[in-house]
Amino acid sequence: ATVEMDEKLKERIAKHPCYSEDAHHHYARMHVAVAPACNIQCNYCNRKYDCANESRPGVVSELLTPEEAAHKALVIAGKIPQMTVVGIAGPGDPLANPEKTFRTFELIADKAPDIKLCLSTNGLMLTEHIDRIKQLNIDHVTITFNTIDPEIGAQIYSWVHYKRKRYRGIEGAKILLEKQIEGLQALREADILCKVNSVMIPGINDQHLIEVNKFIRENGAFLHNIMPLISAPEHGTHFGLTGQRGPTPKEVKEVQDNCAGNMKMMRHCRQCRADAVGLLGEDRSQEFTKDKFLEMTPEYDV
Ligand code: CLF
Ligand code: SF4
Repeated sequence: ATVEMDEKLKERIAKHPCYSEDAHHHYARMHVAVAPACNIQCNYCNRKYDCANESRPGVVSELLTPEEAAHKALVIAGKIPQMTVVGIAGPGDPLANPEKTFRTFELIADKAPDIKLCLSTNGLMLTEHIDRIKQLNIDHVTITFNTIDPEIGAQIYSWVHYKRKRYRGIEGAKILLEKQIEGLQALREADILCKVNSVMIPGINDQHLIEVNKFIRENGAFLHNIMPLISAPEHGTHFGLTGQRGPTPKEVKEVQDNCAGNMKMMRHCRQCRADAVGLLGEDRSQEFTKDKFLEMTPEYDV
């Protein structure tokens, strides 16, 4: 039975370039940027740019409506045969924009049911939307866990907006953490593959990420992606302005290695833009800007 399970699992990740290191040489993903709002404030985030939890700070993606996004996805799926996954990862938090996010997925699933749907979130609203996620067969969900300690959380998040109230400091960090843990468990119960992203911030959560790794592994996460903080004063982030540096590649590798005995670590992440197109190492987003893709006819065969 175990072998059969493994085979099934292999099949589920075989064409996802982020979940399978092998797949990333052969299969492409695209992001559609339909989700501008966010419900928390990470200190490393400047809202002028893409969400830094699953994309690239300092980049401004072109915002689309769900209809435009679906059109774009179908155009690109027709033009790039290796395209297997459509993800929503910003420019804000997809689940702070649930109508836009789910409408986009619905439109794509309706016309191209073989495209895998992928979602990345800070986790605050995950349990609220778990039924919709199951219904749409979204098999890949990323949660960003930067810490499992609210005191560290208070240094990373300046506020959390939950049920019409804004919570600051440790109070906000506690709510976010509780919701993230519930979300992780809900994914496990629903048998949805969960990747965890952690932004590594030297001096704040770098050594602590080993505990984060242990915790998420025990709670059923499939893959852990430890990414370096990209911090530059010109991004105007709080961390950038206070001189917080990002880790060196060597420091990232060390923490990844310290976690690696325990579970699968993602080491091929490219910190994509919220409108990325192509193989992980290439960026074809400029071939498919709005002025261009709106002129193209979807060639996708249903
Ligand atoms: Fe996109 Fe993320 Fe899905 Fe991949 S990206 S939503 S899981 S389809 Fe991939 Fe890009 Fe790294 Fe993300 S390389 S930033 S891990
Ligand atoms: Fe910025 Fe993403 Fe954090 Fe929201 S979750 S504040 S968009 S980095």
